[in-house]
Amino acid sequence: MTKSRILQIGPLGGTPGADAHLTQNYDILAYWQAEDKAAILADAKDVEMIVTSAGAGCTAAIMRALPNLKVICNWGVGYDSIDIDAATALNVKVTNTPDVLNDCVADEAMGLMIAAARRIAQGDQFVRANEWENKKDLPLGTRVSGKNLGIVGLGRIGMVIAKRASGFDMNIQYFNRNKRDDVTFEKADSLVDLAKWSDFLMVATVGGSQTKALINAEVMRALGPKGILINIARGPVVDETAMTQLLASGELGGAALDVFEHEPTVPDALKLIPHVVLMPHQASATHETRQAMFGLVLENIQAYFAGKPLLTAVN
Ligand code: 8YV
Repeated sequence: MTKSRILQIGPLGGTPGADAHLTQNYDILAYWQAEDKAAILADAKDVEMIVTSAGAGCTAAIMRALPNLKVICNWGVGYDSIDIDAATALNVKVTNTPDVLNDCVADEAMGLMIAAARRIAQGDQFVRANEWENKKDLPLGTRVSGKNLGIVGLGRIGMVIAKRASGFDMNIQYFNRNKRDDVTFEKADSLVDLAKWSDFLMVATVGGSQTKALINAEVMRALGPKGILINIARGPVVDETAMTQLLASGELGGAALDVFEHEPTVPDALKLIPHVVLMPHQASATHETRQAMFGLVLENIQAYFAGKPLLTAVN
């Protein structure tokens, strides 16, 4: 049986074995490995499917180069790196990997919050550097239990974070474009109001142009010198330059970040601030979740080639 052809934009290295599996079962045109991009696109004129990742994305130019393109299967829940308007205009369906990563992303979000508040990363460095043995003191941390948690973007992941935080007796408010009717948490009137009320501000919104620099200097000033910002969404949602300055000046209390504006580059100024926790975009990075994400990509691929409805189309 001839293998179905797929243009793959970037490697799915975040799931061990994923690329090998695709190559075994499909005729993969590896865009990222091709030296001559124009030639690989010319060769892909008959291709109906693109597979990509949230990191690699897909431009409108690539979509337009494939006249038979019908579907883009994205490894990742966030599809801000895919030109979704262009896809929709070209009648191309885009699928993502929702829900399967909610638990692990929420777990890491809680871990980051606690790590920043209780200086866990800092304490680890402190012990390794023999500062404990040398009778130095790690500065006191901040209590988490019972505090106010503001969630920016109470969506699928935000809801799981809220569930976890309820177990820590935290009070929860949120800010969304629209009020949710299925929750009893209060919706703040504005982001600044939410930040003022919050001890911890958790960013769990979608990325993309509509949320760019949503967390600006005014919001971070409202969170204040005792407040801690956690970002597990997308780097550009936070004004990184403003955040770095406010952290350095003490106008913002702390931050725990899984995502950055120009990944994998992290500003040196941020690396120098000891009470900031930095993670290299790992919120979904567990064996279980990464396999489940790839499983959902495969189910969408198989459904398309079997003429069945896509499982998780976003447009
Ligand atoms: C991945 C993510 O780590 O699902 C997403 O949108 O950001 C993460 O699960 C990311 O896709 C890695 O490129």
